[in-house]
Amino acid sequence: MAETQTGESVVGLKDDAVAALLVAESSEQLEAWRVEFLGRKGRLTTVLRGLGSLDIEQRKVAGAAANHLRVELETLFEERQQQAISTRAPAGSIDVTLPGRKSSLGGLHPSTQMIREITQAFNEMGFQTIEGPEIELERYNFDLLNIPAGHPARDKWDTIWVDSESRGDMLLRTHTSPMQARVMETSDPPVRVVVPGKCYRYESTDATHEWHFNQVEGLAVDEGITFADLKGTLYEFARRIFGASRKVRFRCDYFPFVEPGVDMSIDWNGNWIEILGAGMVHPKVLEGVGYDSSKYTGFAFGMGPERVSMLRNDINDIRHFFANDLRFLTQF
Ligand code: FA5
Repeated sequence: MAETQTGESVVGLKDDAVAALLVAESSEQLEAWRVEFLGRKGRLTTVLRGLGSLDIEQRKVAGAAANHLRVELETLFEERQQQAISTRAPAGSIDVTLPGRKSSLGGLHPSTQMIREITQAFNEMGFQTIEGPEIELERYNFDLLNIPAGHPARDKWDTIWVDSESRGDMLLRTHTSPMQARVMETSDPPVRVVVPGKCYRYESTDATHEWHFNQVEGLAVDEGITFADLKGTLYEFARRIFGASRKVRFRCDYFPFVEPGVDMSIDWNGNWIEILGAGMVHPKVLEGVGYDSSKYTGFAFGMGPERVSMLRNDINDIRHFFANDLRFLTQF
């Protein structure tokens, strides 16, 4: 094989150049390769310069081989350069000198956290957690709760109706109370359940009202259940969530599906904030689902977990819960 005065063969040079090019990745390494093999003082140029000392026949052969190698190496170099650019991240997009950062993990929504805490408190008192449909029938949301069409109490729950072509009696539930009837329809006493879930009302919002919010319903039905059981259970709930020293107030309230009815408020810096409505299940509701109201009695309650969370965490506006602002959400 043609060998120049420098003693370097064109074939040996090619092998070295190709092997070195394959491991060159960064732009600095590629440039160093170019200088070493194709540069003005590079190895190939040196070979070409050395051709002058050969005799004419040798010069012809070695010159052709060296020129051929130059073209070959230039092509390989360009290809390798393109390859490196396409696999490399855009300039400036990654600073490899930066220290690693922890990837941020998602978390449970504050409402979900509160719902879990509330349902757990009741689970420990023997209540089972179940869930129900958010799109509800008028029959369960109103009729079976002793709120027939035309009853003024319907005005209390401004309803978002579902525009259905097949039937006009579907709505977004205004409270979780429809699950009272659904549970009793499908199971015999004793019943002890809590039902968390979303509710919707067609009403304007303010610091303590959202148009969609959560409730946790509670229902206990058995022989011999009294109002004392209702109060004892709710006091115990308040003790677990707010601590023993927090002031609690019961007042008379009206809900067509309980008799008597109450609401429960919690002290918040000298103000009373209502967190739930409750009462003894109305005999008409028990009869409506086929229970014998002379044998069974029960109590029910419905509370707003966002309100409970506001009281617990000193949150001054319920609208923060659904504004999707991470500055708020990540504080929990
Ligand atoms: C009811 O919804 C009844 N179903 C509660 C009930 C159940 C009474 C069982 C008797 C027996 P009320 O509309 O007051 O009642 O709502 C109950 C709780 O839900 C309120 O105390 C409050 O904590 C929460 N709540 C009601 N409306 C809103 C609202 N717009 N935004 C946020 N929370 C609300």
